[in-house]
Amino acid sequence: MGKNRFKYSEITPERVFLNRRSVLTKGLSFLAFSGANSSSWASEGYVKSQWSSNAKPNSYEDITTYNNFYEFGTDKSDPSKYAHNLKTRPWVVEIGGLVSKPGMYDFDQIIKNIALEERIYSFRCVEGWSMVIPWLGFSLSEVLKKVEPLSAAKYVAFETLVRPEEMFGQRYNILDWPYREGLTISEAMHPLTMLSTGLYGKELPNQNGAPLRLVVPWKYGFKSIKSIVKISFTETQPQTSWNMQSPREYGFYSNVNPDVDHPRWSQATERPIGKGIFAKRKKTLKFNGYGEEVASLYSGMDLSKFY
Ligand SMILES: Nc1nc2c(c(=O)[nH]1)N[C@H]1C(S)=C(S)[C@@H](COP(=O)(O)O)O[C@H]1N2
Ligand SMILES: [Mo]
Repeated sequence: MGKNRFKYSEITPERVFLNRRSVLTKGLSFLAFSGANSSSWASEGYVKSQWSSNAKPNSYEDITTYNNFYEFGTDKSDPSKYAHNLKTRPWVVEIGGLVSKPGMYDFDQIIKNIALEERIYSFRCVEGWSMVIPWLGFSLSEVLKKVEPLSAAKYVAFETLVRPEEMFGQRYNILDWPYREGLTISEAMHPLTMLSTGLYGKELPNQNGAPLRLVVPWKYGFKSIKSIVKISFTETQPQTSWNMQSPREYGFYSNVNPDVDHPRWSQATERPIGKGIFAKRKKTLKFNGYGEEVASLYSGMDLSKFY
């Protein structure tokens, strides 16, 4: 898949960047004052990213009704039924730990002066299903660079908000809330690692992690934490929700790997969502097909030990 992905849009980034600024200024004041979703959000101002694949995306329907977001229940259909209860404005992200510019950053501040890109990524859940999703967003590194991590920072930790009044799943001890995830600093700085604010040219639906979620395409889906309110730079490996819940089944790295089975099932194949129950399973690719870009991050590591 490597080669196909490198297709720049004909539109120059500068031009789109300028367009987007005016779109965003309008868009953001709208968001700030009405709190509602704008269907025209970002619709004119993004480029096709060099990191995008040409795979055919799943339908908007599939992507927004078949979800994992345990804060809203454990059925795949629960998040689309209940996530509308989450208030996503105002949205403040606390950035702290080993960083020169810690602070409470408003969503608007975070995305200010960052050009929005569309990236079609394949997405592989640890449970064995997969989808193709046209995300809108940008490299996480754009934001991390702005806040200037200190050289002692070896990891980046993320947390989802805790608000049991709006997220009824948090009244149950399915996981130890908040949902937590983490990356090494080199994974976090890799240009494929994305902060997403939208999909299919629209603002991110709540069930997909509005207003800001991580997308790490070479790792199992649970690493892509939703509705982020805290980012911290740490020296030691942070705790992560699924690893805390079942360390034998879910490791810190969780790179997609057909050669390393989950203790209770094989990871060699996947079931593409949206093709019916008789759809042929596909072979799962190592690093979900992104090996050319990311394998070097793990050179010399035993990936069955660091799973
Ligand atoms: N906060 C939070 N983030 C989360 C989850 C969750 O339950 N809570 N589920 C994860 C899992 S298991 C997957 S597969 C993906 C699903 O993302 P999607 O619903 O946008 O496809 O979100 C991940 N991020
Ligand atoms: Mo998942």
